[in-house]
Amino acid sequence: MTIHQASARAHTNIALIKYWGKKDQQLILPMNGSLSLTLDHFYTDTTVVFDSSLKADQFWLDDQRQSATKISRFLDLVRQRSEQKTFAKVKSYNHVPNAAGLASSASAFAALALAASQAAGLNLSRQALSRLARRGSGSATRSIYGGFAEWLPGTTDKDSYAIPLQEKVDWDIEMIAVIINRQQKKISSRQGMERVVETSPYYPAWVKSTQADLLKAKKAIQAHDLILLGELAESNALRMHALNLSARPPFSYFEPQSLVAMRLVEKLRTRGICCYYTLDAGPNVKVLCAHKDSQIIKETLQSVFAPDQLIEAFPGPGVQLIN
Ligand code: 2P0
Repeated sequence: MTIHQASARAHTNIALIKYWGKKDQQLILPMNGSLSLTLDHFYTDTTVVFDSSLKADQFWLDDQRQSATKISRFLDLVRQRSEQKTFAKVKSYNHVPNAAGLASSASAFAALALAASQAAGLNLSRQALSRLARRGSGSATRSIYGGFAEWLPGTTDKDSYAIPLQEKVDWDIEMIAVIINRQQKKISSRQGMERVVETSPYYPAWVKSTQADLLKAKKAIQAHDLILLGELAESNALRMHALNLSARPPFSYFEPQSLVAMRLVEKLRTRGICCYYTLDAGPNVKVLCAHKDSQIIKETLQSVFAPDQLIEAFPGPGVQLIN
Protein backbone atom coordinates (compact mmCIF):
# COMPACT_ATOMS: atom_id res chain seq x y z
CA MET A 1 0.00 0.00 0.00
CA THR A 2 1.33 3.45 -0.90
CA ILE A 3 0.00 6.69 0.49
CA HIS A 4 0.76 10.21 -0.69
CA GLN A 5 -0.93 13.17 0.84
CA ALA A 6 -0.99 16.98 0.92
CA SER A 7 -3.17 19.72 2.40
CA ALA A 8 -3.88 23.21 1.10
CA ARG A 9 -5.82 26.32 2.05
CA ALA A 10 -7.47 28.66 -0.46
CA HIS A 11 -9.54 31.78 0.13
CA THR A 12 -12.64 32.75 -1.74
CA ASN A 13 -12.73 35.74 -4.05
CA ILE A 14 -15.39 38.25 -5.00
CA ALA A 15 -15.44 39.44 -8.61
CA LEU A 16 -15.56 43.20 -9.07
CA ILE A 17 -15.70 42.72 -12.83
CA LYS A 18 -17.70 39.53 -13.33
CA TYR A 19 -17.37 36.28 -15.23
CA TRP A 20 -20.86 35.40 -16.50
CA GLY A 21 -20.81 33.11 -19.52
CA LYS A 22 -18.60 30.48 -21.13
CA LYS A 23 -17.39 30.06 -24.67
CA ASP A 24 -16.31 26.47 -23.92
CA GLN A 25 -18.30 24.46 -21.35
CA GLN A 26 -15.85 21.57 -21.25
CA LEU A 27 -12.67 23.56 -20.70
CA ILE A 28 -14.45 26.37 -18.79
CA LEU A 29 -13.21 29.18 -21.01
CA PRO A 30 -15.01 32.44 -20.19
CA MET A 31 -16.50 34.85 -22.70
CA ASN A 32 -14.74 37.79 -21.07
CA GLY A 33 -11.94 38.57 -18.63
CA SER A 34 -12.79 39.20 -14.98
CA LEU A 35 -11.18 40.79 -11.94
CA SER A 36 -11.53 39.90 -8.28
CA LEU A 37 -10.47 40.56 -4.72
CA THR A 38 -9.49 37.53 -2.64
CA LEU A 39 -10.82 37.78 0.94
CA ASP A 40 -9.15 36.71 4.17
CA HIS A 41 -12.27 35.71 6.06
CA PHE A 42 -13.67 32.88 3.97
CA TYR A 43 -11.53 29.87 3.07
CA THR A 44 -11.44 26.13 2.46
CA ASP A 45 -8.89 23.65 3.86
CA THR A 46 -8.55 20.45 1.86
CA THR A 47 -6.50 17.29 2.38
CA VAL A 48 -6.02 14.81 -0.45
CA VAL A 49 -4.71 11.32 0.27
CA PHE A 50 -3.91 9.08 -2.71
CA ASP A 51 -4.16 5.56 -1.31
CA SER A 52 -3.47 2.49 -3.45
CA SER A 53 -5.84 0.38 -1.33
CA LEU A 54 -8.93 2.47 -2.32
CA LYS A 55 -11.43 1.16 -4.88
CA ALA A 56 -12.98 4.58 -5.60
CA ASP A 57 -12.57 8.26 -4.69
CA GLN A 58 -14.17 9.41 -1.43
CA PHE A 59 -15.18 12.93 -0.42
CA TRP A 60 -16.09 14.50 2.93
CA LEU A 61 -17.18 18.10 3.44
CA ASP A 62 -17.18 19.31 7.04
CA ASP A 63 -17.04 15.65 8.17
CA GLN A 64 -20.14 14.69 6.13
CA ARG A 65 -19.72 12.11 3.38
CA GLN A 66 -20.71 13.54 -0.03
CA SER A 67 -21.02 12.28 -3.58
CA ALA A 68 -17.54 12.25 -5.14
CA THR A 69 -18.66 12.57 -8.78
CA LYS A 70 -17.49 16.16 -9.40
CA ILE A 71 -14.32 15.68 -7.34
CA SER A 72 -13.53 12.45 -9.20
CA ARG A 73 -13.75 14.17 -12.57
CA PHE A 74 -11.34 16.79 -11.33
CA LEU A 75 -8.97 14.19 -9.82
CA ASP A 76 -8.95 12.42 -13.21
CA LEU A 77 -7.17 15.48 -14.65
CA VAL A 78 -4.54 15.23 -11.92
CA ARG A 79 -4.19 11.46 -12.44
CA GLN A 80 -3.74 11.97 -16.20
CA ARG A 81 -1.02 14.54 -15.64
CA SER A 82 0.82 12.43 -13.07
CA GLU A 83 0.33 9.21 -15.07
CA GLN A 84 -1.19 7.16 -12.27
CA LYS A 85 -4.52 5.56 -11.47
CA THR A 86 -4.67 5.66 -7.67
CA PHE A 87 -7.92 6.76 -6.02
CA ALA A 88 -8.02 9.40 -3.30
CA LYS A 89 -9.73 10.38 -0.09
CA VAL A 90 -10.57 14.10 -0.07
CA LYS A 91 -11.50 15.92 3.14
CA SER A 92 -12.54 19.57 3.02
CA TYR A 93 -13.52 22.06 5.68
CA ASN A 94 -15.21 25.31 4.74
CA HIS A 95 -14.36 28.16 7.11
CA VAL A 96 -17.21 30.51 6.65
CA PRO A 97 -18.56 32.28 9.74
CA ASN A 98 -22.09 31.21 10.72
CA ALA A 99 -22.55 29.08 7.59
CA ALA A 100 -23.02 32.38 5.81
CA GLY A 101 -24.04 31.07 2.43
CA LEU A 102 -20.79 32.40 1.00
CA ALA A 103 -19.10 29.02 0.74
CA SER A 104 -17.80 29.00 -2.71
CA SER A 105 -16.58 26.70 -5.40
CA ALA A 106 -13.74 29.21 -5.89
CA SER A 107 -11.93 28.37 -2.64
CA ALA A 108 -12.94 24.70 -2.92
CA PHE A 109 -11.36 24.01 -6.32
CA ALA A 110 -8.32 26.24 -5.72
CA ALA A 111 -7.52 24.29 -2.53
CA LEU A 112 -8.22 20.97 -4.26
CA ALA A 113 -5.97 21.89 -7.22
CA LEU A 114 -2.97 22.53 -4.97
CA ALA A 115 -3.55 19.66 -2.52
CA ALA A 116 -4.26 17.07 -5.23
CA SER A 117 -1.39 18.10 -7.52
CA GLN A 118 1.12 18.09 -4.64
CA ALA A 119 -0.13 14.77 -3.30
CA ALA A 120 0.27 13.33 -6.82
CA GLY A 121 3.89 14.48 -6.89
CA LEU A 122 3.31 17.32 -9.37
CA ASN A 123 5.02 20.57 -8.57
CA LEU A 124 2.90 22.97 -10.61
CA SER A 125 3.64 26.65 -11.20
CA ARG A 126 0.95 29.04 -10.06
CA GLN A 127 -0.04 29.56 -13.70
CA ALA A 128 -0.49 25.81 -14.15
CA LEU A 129 -2.40 25.62 -10.85
CA SER A 130 -4.69 28.40 -12.00
CA ARG A 131 -5.40 26.54 -15.26
CA LEU A 132 -6.07 23.34 -13.32
CA ALA A 133 -8.39 25.05 -10.77
CA ARG A 134 -10.31 26.55 -13.72
CA ARG A 135 -11.36 23.05 -14.81
CA GLY A 136 -13.20 22.62 -11.49
CA SER A 137 -14.93 26.00 -11.43
CA GLY A 138 -14.31 29.21 -13.31
CA SER A 139 -14.06 31.48 -10.30
CA ALA A 140 -11.42 29.15 -8.73
CA THR A 141 -9.01 30.28 -11.46
CA ARG A 142 -8.60 33.58 -9.59
CA SER A 143 -8.35 32.17 -6.02
CA ILE A 144 -4.80 30.94 -6.69
CA TYR A 145 -3.69 34.52 -6.05
CA GLY A 146 -4.15 36.86 -3.10
CA GLY A 147 -5.37 40.45 -3.34
CA PHE A 148 -6.49 41.61 -6.76
CA ALA A 149 -6.31 39.06 -9.59
CA GLU A 150 -7.32 39.12 -13.24
CA TRP A 151 -8.50 36.06 -15.17
CA LEU A 152 -7.26 36.29 -18.75
CA PRO A 153 -10.04 34.66 -20.81
CA GLY A 154 -7.74 33.05 -23.39
CA THR A 155 -8.83 30.94 -26.32
CA THR A 156 -7.51 27.49 -25.33
CA ASP A 157 -6.79 25.50 -22.17
CA LYS A 158 -3.23 26.84 -22.27
CA ASP A 159 -3.86 30.59 -22.22
CA SER A 160 -6.87 30.88 -19.88
CA TYR A 161 -5.53 31.55 -16.37
CA ALA A 162 -5.33 34.24 -13.71
CA ILE A 163 -2.50 36.67 -13.08
CA PRO A 164 -1.84 38.66 -9.91
CA LEU A 165 -2.52 42.38 -10.22
CA GLN A 166 -1.73 43.40 -6.65
CA GLU A 167 -1.17 40.53 -4.24
CA LYS A 168 -0.30 42.73 -1.27
CA VAL A 169 -3.04 45.31 -1.01
CA ASP A 170 -1.41 48.15 0.90
CA TRP A 171 -4.29 50.62 0.73
CA ASP A 172 -7.46 50.91 2.74
CA ILE A 173 -10.06 48.62 1.20
CA GLU A 174 -12.41 45.99 2.61
CA MET A 175 -15.75 44.31 2.04
CA ILE A 176 -18.75 44.00 4.32
CA ALA A 177 -20.87 40.97 3.44
CA VAL A 178 -24.57 41.42 4.17
CA ILE A 179 -25.94 37.92 4.68
CA ILE A 180 -29.52 37.89 3.48
CA ASN A 181 -30.19 34.25 2.79
CA ARG A 182 -28.21 31.16 3.70
CA GLN A 183 -30.16 28.80 1.47
CA GLN A 184 -28.98 27.09 -1.70
CA LYS A 185 -29.74 29.07 -4.82
CA LYS A 186 -32.46 27.79 -7.14
CA ILE A 187 -30.50 28.38 -10.34
CA SER A 188 -26.82 27.45 -10.17
CA SER A 189 -24.25 29.84 -11.63
CA ARG A 190 -23.56 27.28 -14.30
CA GLN A 191 -27.20 27.09 -15.41
CA GLY A 192 -27.76 30.83 -15.03
CA MET A 193 -24.83 31.88 -17.17
CA GLU A 194 -25.61 29.28 -19.83
CA ARG A 195 -29.16 30.59 -20.10
CA VAL A 196 -28.10 34.23 -20.52
CA VAL A 197 -25.53 33.35 -23.21
CA GLU A 198 -28.21 31.47 -25.14
CA THR A 199 -31.17 33.81 -24.69
CA SER A 200 -30.30 37.36 -23.61
CA PRO A 201 -30.36 39.83 -26.50
CA TYR A 202 -28.05 42.01 -24.37
CA TYR A 203 -25.27 39.42 -24.18
CA PRO A 204 -22.96 40.89 -26.88
CA ALA A 205 -23.22 44.32 -25.23
CA TRP A 206 -22.28 42.72 -21.88
CA VAL A 207 -19.08 41.23 -23.30
CA LYS A 208 -18.09 44.47 -25.00
CA SER A 209 -18.80 46.74 -22.03
CA THR A 210 -17.18 44.37 -19.54
CA GLN A 211 -13.94 44.40 -21.50
CA ALA A 212 -13.96 48.20 -21.23
CA ASP A 213 -14.85 48.06 -17.49
CA LEU A 214 -11.94 45.70 -16.87
CA LEU A 215 -9.37 48.05 -18.39
CA LYS A 216 -10.68 50.95 -16.31
CA ALA A 217 -10.82 48.85 -13.12
CA LYS A 218 -7.16 47.88 -13.53
CA LYS A 219 -6.23 51.56 -13.77
CA ALA A 220 -8.34 52.32 -10.68
CA ILE A 221 -6.50 49.61 -8.71
CA GLN A 222 -3.12 50.96 -9.81
CA ALA A 223 -4.18 54.45 -8.73
CA HIS A 224 -5.74 53.17 -5.44
CA ASP A 225 -8.92 54.92 -6.60
CA LEU A 226 -11.70 53.39 -4.51
CA ILE A 227 -14.39 55.68 -5.95
CA LEU A 228 -13.70 54.71 -9.55
CA LEU A 229 -13.26 51.02 -8.69
CA GLY A 230 -16.49 51.03 -6.67
CA GLU A 231 -18.49 52.75 -9.43
CA LEU A 232 -17.23 50.26 -12.01
CA ALA A 233 -17.89 47.24 -9.76
CA GLU A 234 -21.43 48.32 -8.89
CA SER A 235 -22.37 49.07 -12.48
CA ASN A 236 -20.80 45.83 -13.74
CA ALA A 237 -22.74 43.81 -11.14
CA LEU A 238 -26.01 45.51 -12.10
CA ARG A 239 -25.36 44.75 -15.76
CA MET A 240 -24.75 41.08 -14.91
CA HIS A 241 -28.04 40.94 -13.02
CA ALA A 242 -29.78 42.78 -15.89
CA LEU A 243 -28.69 39.90 -18.15
CA ASN A 244 -30.57 37.51 -15.86
CA LEU A 245 -33.72 39.64 -16.04
CA SER A 246 -33.39 39.75 -19.83
CA ALA A 247 -32.98 35.97 -20.26
CA ARG A 248 -35.77 33.66 -21.35
CA PRO A 249 -37.19 32.44 -19.06
CA PRO A 250 -36.06 35.38 -16.91
CA PHE A 251 -34.65 34.88 -13.42
CA SER A 252 -33.16 36.94 -10.64
CA TYR A 253 -31.02 36.29 -7.57
CA PHE A 254 -32.28 39.41 -5.81
CA GLU A 255 -34.48 39.14 -2.73
CA PRO A 256 -36.42 42.09 -1.34
CA GLN A 257 -33.78 42.43 1.38
CA SER A 258 -31.03 42.66 -1.26
CA LEU A 259 -32.71 45.79 -2.61
CA VAL A 260 -33.04 47.17 0.92
CA ALA A 261 -29.27 46.80 1.44
CA MET A 262 -28.54 48.33 -1.99
CA ARG A 263 -30.72 51.38 -1.19
CA LEU A 264 -28.95 51.85 2.17
CA VAL A 265 -25.57 51.88 0.41
CA GLU A 266 -26.87 54.46 -2.07
CA LYS A 267 -28.20 56.55 0.83
CA LEU A 268 -24.82 56.43 2.58
CA ARG A 269 -23.24 57.79 -0.59
CA THR A 270 -25.57 60.79 -0.60
CA ARG A 271 -24.14 61.50 2.87
CA GLY A 272 -20.61 61.53 1.38
CA ILE A 273 -19.57 58.04 2.49
CA CYS A 274 -17.65 56.09 -0.12
CA CYS A 275 -19.28 52.64 -0.46
CA TYR A 276 -20.48 50.50 -3.35
CA TYR A 277 -22.24 47.16 -3.63
CA THR A 278 -21.82 44.03 -5.68
CA LEU A 279 -23.90 40.82 -5.81
CA ASP A 280 -23.04 37.40 -7.22
CA ALA A 281 -25.24 34.43 -8.04
CA GLY A 282 -27.24 34.88 -4.84
CA PRO A 283 -29.07 37.49 -2.75
CA ASN A 284 -26.19 38.44 -0.42
CA VAL A 285 -24.84 41.95 -0.89
CA LYS A 286 -21.13 42.74 -0.54
CA VAL A 287 -20.21 46.33 0.20
CA LEU A 288 -16.86 47.62 -1.01
CA CYS A 289 -15.51 50.37 1.24
CA ALA A 290 -12.53 51.66 3.22
CA HIS A 291 -12.00 50.35 6.76
CA LYS A 292 -12.05 53.91 8.06
CA ASP A 293 -15.74 54.11 7.06
CA SER A 294 -16.79 50.57 7.99
CA GLN A 295 -18.15 51.48 11.42
CA ILE A 296 -20.60 54.06 10.12
CA ILE A 297 -21.61 51.77 7.25
CA LYS A 298 -22.28 48.88 9.63
CA GLU A 299 -24.28 51.14 11.96
CA THR A 300 -26.47 52.26 9.04
CA LEU A 301 -26.97 48.67 7.81
CA GLN A 302 -27.85 47.68 11.38
CA SER A 303 -30.95 49.84 11.17
CA VAL A 304 -32.35 46.89 9.19
CA PHE A 305 -29.96 43.93 9.53
CA ALA A 306 -28.85 42.07 12.66
CA PRO A 307 -25.17 42.38 13.67
CA ASP A 308 -24.56 38.71 12.80
CA GLN A 309 -25.77 39.36 9.24
CA LEU A 310 -22.79 41.67 8.66
CA ILE A 311 -19.32 40.19 8.17
CA GLU A 312 -16.23 42.30 7.51
CA ALA A 313 -13.52 40.82 5.31
CA PHE A 314 -10.14 42.15 4.21
CA PRO A 315 -7.87 41.32 1.26
CA GLY A 316 -6.57 37.77 1.71
CA PRO A 317 -3.66 35.61 0.50
CA GLY A 318 -3.34 33.17 -2.37
CA VAL A 319 -3.50 29.38 -2.13
CA GLN A 320 -0.91 27.76 0.11
CA LEU A 321 0.15 24.36 1.45
CA ILE A 322 -0.68 23.72 5.11
CA ASN A 323 0.24 20.97 7.57
C1 2P0 B 1 -17.66 35.57 -10.76
N1 2P0 B 1 -19.63 34.12 -10.44
O1 2P0 B 1 -16.97 36.19 -11.58
C2 2P0 B 1 -19.09 35.25 -11.15
C3 2P0 B 1 -20.01 36.39 -10.85
C4 2P0 B 1 -20.84 34.42 -9.77
C5 2P0 B 1 -21.24 35.75 -10.26
O2 2P0 B 1 -18.00 32.78 -11.07
O3 2P0 B 1 -19.71 27.12 -13.93
O4 2P0 B 1 -19.12 28.74 -9.71
O5 2P0 B 1 -18.21 26.50 -12.02
O6 2P0 B 1 -17.41 28.06 -13.80
O7 2P0 B 1 -17.27 29.84 -11.03
C6 2P0 B 1 -19.76 31.71 -10.09
O8 2P0 B 1 -19.61 30.76 -11.07
O9 2P0 B 1 -19.21 28.77 -12.23
C7 2P0 B 1 -19.08 32.90 -10.56
P1 2P0 B 1 -18.60 27.56 -13.03
P2 2P0 B 1 -18.69 29.47 -10.93
O10 2P0 B 1 -17.23 35.27 -9.63
